[in-house]
Amino acid sequence: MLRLDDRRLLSALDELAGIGAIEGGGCARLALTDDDRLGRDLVVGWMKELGLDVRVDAIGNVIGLRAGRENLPPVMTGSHIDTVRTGGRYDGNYGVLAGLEVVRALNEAKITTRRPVAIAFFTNEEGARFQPDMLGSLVYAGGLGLNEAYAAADKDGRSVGDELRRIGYLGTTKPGALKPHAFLELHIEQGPILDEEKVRIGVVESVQGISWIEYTVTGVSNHAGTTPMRLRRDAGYLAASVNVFARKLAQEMGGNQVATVGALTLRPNLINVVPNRAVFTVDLRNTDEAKLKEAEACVAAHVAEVAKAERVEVEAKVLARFEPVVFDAGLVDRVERHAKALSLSTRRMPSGAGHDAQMMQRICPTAMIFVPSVAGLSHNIKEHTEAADLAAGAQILLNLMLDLAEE
Ligand code: HGY
Ligand code: MN
Ligand code: MN
Repeated sequence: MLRLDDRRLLSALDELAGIGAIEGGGCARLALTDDDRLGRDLVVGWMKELGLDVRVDAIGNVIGLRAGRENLPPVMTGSHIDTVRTGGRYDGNYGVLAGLEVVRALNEAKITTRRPVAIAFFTNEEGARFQPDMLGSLVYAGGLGLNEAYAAADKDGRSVGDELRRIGYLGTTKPGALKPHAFLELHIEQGPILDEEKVRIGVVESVQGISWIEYTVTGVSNHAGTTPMRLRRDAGYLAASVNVFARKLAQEMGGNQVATVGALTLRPNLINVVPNRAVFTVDLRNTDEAKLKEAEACVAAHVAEVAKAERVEVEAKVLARFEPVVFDAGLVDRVERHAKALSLSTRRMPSGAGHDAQMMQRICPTAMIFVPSVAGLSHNIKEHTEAADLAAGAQILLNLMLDLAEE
C-alpha cells in the first residue's frame, strides 16, 4: 500500500501554524488579512514545489492541479487555511496539507493516476471576518454571485473584493470551472464524540443547518444612577435576555439544537451609562431543518416581545443561512470501507461545524473524513489531534483518492 509521509505532514502543519501564531499555541489568520496572505503564499509555494499547476480563481480560491493520464474531471480534496481569531492549527489546515502529502506520495512513487488530482483551499471558510461562512466554496458551487461576494464587508467596512485585490489573490479563473468527479474533505471533528467514544474515524453523513443573525438594538443612553428602572430603554438588556433565552431554548429543544451569542458590543460600554446600542449575533444550528426553523421563530418572537416591553428598536440582518446537507451515500460508504480496511474503528455522524464540503456536494459527489479532537476542543488555541489520528485520516484520504482517480 502506498504510504504518505506523516512526519512531513506534521512539520508542514507546524510551519503553517507559525504564520499568525498565537502565544501559547494556535494561530490567527482571519480571511484576507496579511497573515492569510502569508499562509496562502506558503501553501502555494508548496503546491508549486510539488509540480502542481496552481490556479487562483476570481474569489481567491486556490486549486493545485496534478495531470492525469486522461483529461477527465479531477478527484479533488481540500478545505481552508483561514482561521478564527482563537484558531487551532488543524481546523482546515489539516485537510489542505494532507492533500499535498497525497500528491507528494504519488510523485515519489512516480504514479500518474487516470484522472487528474486537485488540491484546493477556499476563501473565507470561517466567516469570522466576512459573512457568510464558506464564502469561497459557495461561490465555487454557484450559490452566490461574485459581485455579492465582493461586496461582503468586515466591521471596518473593508470589502472582500478590495481585500482580495490588496493581498494579491483576486484571481482570474472562473470559480467552479473545474467540476470535480468527486470531492473529499479531511477534517478534525471539532466536537467531543470521537474522543469520548474512543473511535478513530468519523464517517460524516451530513452537515447540520446553520442560521446566523446579527441584531442591532437601539435604546436610550441614560444615567445608571438616576434613571429609575421604569424609564429605562436598555439595549444591553435585550441582548442579555436573548442570550439567556437562546440557551434555555436549546436545552429545552434538546437533540442537536445549539445556540450561541458569540459576538456582542455595547455602546457607550461604560460602567455608569445605560447602553443605547447593542450589536450581537445569534448562531443557531440543528441537523433538522424544521427544528432549526422553529428555533429561529422562537428567538425572533422573544426579541419582538422584549423589544416592545423595553421600548427599543431592533434591526435583524441574516448573515448566513444554510439548510442541512446530506453527503453522497455511495461515497460515504467508501470512506467507511477504507477506514475498516485499515482496521480503524468508525462511527457515522453528522458534522456540527460548517465545511466547504457542504457547498461542494451541490456540484459533485462529496464526503468527509473526521479524526478525533482531543476533549472536543476547537476554535480554541488548545485544539489538538494526536499524530497517529492525523496519519490515519490522511492514509484513508490517499487510499480513497487513488481509488477514485482510477475509476
Ligand atoms: O462556524 C463553522 O461551523 C465553521 O467553522 N465556519
Ligand atoms: Mn474548518
Ligand atoms: Mn472553523
